[in-house]
Formats: sequence, C-alpha cells, structure tokens
Amino acid sequence: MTSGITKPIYVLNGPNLNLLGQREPGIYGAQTLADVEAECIAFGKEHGFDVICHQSNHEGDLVGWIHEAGEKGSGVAINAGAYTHTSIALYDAIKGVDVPIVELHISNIHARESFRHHSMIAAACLGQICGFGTDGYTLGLRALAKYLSR
Ligand code: CA2
Repeated sequence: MTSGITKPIYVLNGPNLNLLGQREPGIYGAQTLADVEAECIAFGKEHGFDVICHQSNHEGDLVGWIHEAGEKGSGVAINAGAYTHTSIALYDAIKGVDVPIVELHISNIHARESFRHHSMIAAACLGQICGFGTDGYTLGLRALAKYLSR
C-alpha cells in the first residue's frame, strides 16, 4: 500500500526498555523489544512507510534521534521510559522539531504510582497512547500515519 509518507517514522525507546520480555511481564508483557520493533517495521511495510527503530538508556541519544527525525523523518513514536517524568531536555527537543510526535507507554501511567502520572513531554506531543500493552506501538504508528495523510 502507498501512504504518501515519503520519509521514515522513527520509533524511539528510552531507558530499560531493552529489558522488555525479560522482567516484569505482568506490567510490560511478554514481547521483547526486538519483537515490538519487528512488528512496527512490518506495520510500516503494510501501510507504505519505512520505520527506523532505536533504543537507548541515555537521554542525549534520544535528544539526538528526535533532532534527526526532525530533519530526515516524517514523525516519531516515543516511549521515553522514566525520562517521560523528568526530562525538560526531551520536552525542548520535541518542541524544537517540526514533525508530529506521539507519546507511548505500555502501561497505564495514570493508574500507577503518582510519580508516573505527570508527563514532562505530553504537552509537546500530538497525543498520548498508554495502557494498551505493546499494542500501543502500532496504535501510535496508525495514529501518526492517519495524521500525516490528512
Ligand atoms: O509503561 C511504559 O511504557 C513506561 O514508559 C515504562 C517505563 C516507566 O518508567 C514509565 O513510567 C512507563 C519503564 C520501562 C522499564 O521497562 C522494563 C521492562 C521490562 C523489565 C523491566 C523494566
């Protein structure tokens, strides 16, 4: 299928998400990060766009990839992990680029500890998807693709 989306969509994962599928399956599910990334790439292929996936435990790497997506990409789906709740640098990076960015969380952050209820990046993002497990990644890509094709 051709989507008219000519530049790739970036899927970014932050700290500790490399452990997906290895610990805390009750909260984060059984899929590994490699499974989730493969599903995102396959979803892009089906819908006519390329997907570039990155994960890092370092805030600056995420900032760099947001900048890169601003130049070379169409949009970003980001699970910033715990940096969601702390990072003004990610908020500024998202504000600083001219591509739509969807905030993702596997768990429902609003139903967990109070320190997870606030997202530093939410106000800079197009929208937030949380609480749907790892399905949230393809839900986020669907939302971005629809938004970009409008
Ligand atoms: O629900 C989400 O996706 C989170 O972004 C995950 C972050 C957490 O700090 C956010 O509040 C919500 C934590 C990611 C940790 O990932 C792990 C995965 C497997 C085992 C251990 C940690």
